[in-house]
Amino acid sequence: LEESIRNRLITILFGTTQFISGEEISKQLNCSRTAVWKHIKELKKNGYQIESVPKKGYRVISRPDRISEDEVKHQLHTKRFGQVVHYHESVTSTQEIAHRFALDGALEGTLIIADEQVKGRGRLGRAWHSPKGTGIWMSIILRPAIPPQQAPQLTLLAAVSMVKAIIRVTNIQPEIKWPNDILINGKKIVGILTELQAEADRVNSVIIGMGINVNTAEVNFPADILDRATSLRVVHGEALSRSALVKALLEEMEKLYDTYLDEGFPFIKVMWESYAASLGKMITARTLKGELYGLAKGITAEGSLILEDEDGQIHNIYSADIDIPK
Ligand code: BT5
Repeated sequence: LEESIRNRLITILFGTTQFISGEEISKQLNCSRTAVWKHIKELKKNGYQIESVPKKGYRVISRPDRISEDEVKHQLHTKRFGQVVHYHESVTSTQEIAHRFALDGALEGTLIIADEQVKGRGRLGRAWHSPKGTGIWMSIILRPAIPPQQAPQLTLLAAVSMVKAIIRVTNIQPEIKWPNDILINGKKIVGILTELQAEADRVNSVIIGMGINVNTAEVNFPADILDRATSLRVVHGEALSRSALVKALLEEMEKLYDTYLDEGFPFIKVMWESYAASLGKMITARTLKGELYGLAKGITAEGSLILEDEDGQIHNIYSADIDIPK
């Protein structure tokens, strides 16, 4: 309830460039002027610049580029995704927190989001660089009634949603590299990590972690990933609102997810293939069992990668790192 008053307050303040009196606000929100004043104080603490002049009232000067609960939920058009938000300034890893919430019975669509991760993780124990204030580090809890083998499809679903959200916000069309990278100009802009809580034949929850380099400056990437990583700001030329991107992502993802639950994977597969960087190219797939070189032909109805090697033999690849030659 407190949250929704604050969100309505944000809407009122942003609805005008003029001063608006405390009395007017308190009428619109149906609360006391002291309550208004307290909420304003809270917003200021959260980085909003709000001017207050006696007898005139309040006026917003700027809103921060924050991804806190208020910002994410303000004018978010979803039913479940992001309707519960746990925001933290700094965490070890949002995945770690999401696992705990999932075990405790968190609702589907619960979002864990942080301004900084100090132990962000990639696949296979790799690290994910998650510096403060520039990116989006988030995990979302899903509870699909699917067998565990199908969970990788959700990685592909998340990737398609991400591409759609990036197009919506920047007009730039990124490419997907199987299974979990989003690239622009061949450099990684988003990484996706899908983790499961499952029994042998049933999924309890799927936790989808996404790391998005939004406003990172090139100089701020560590030397070892600099040649492989980029940010939306670098390619777009100007800083973007992180919360706008999170909202776009949550909206796109909920839509696709609902269709997925109704109709299954086929239409996601089609969209995924239309955004895929590797298809029709010779690639190297590094799997735990060794390397394979061949033509990336597509993905199966289950979401695994189809590779035809130089002897014409077809391989289904369930998990690997892919190199696409430039
Ligand atoms: C991934 O792993 O790409 C999955 C990354 C998932 C991160 C999100 S952030 C929110 C949630 N909480 C977490 O703790 N994790 C998830 P993988 O395909 O294994 O790629 C990891 C590799 O990408 C590293 O070994 C680096 O080479 C590179 N890398 C690390 N940080 C990067 C960054 N910020 N941008 C681009 N590349 C990066």
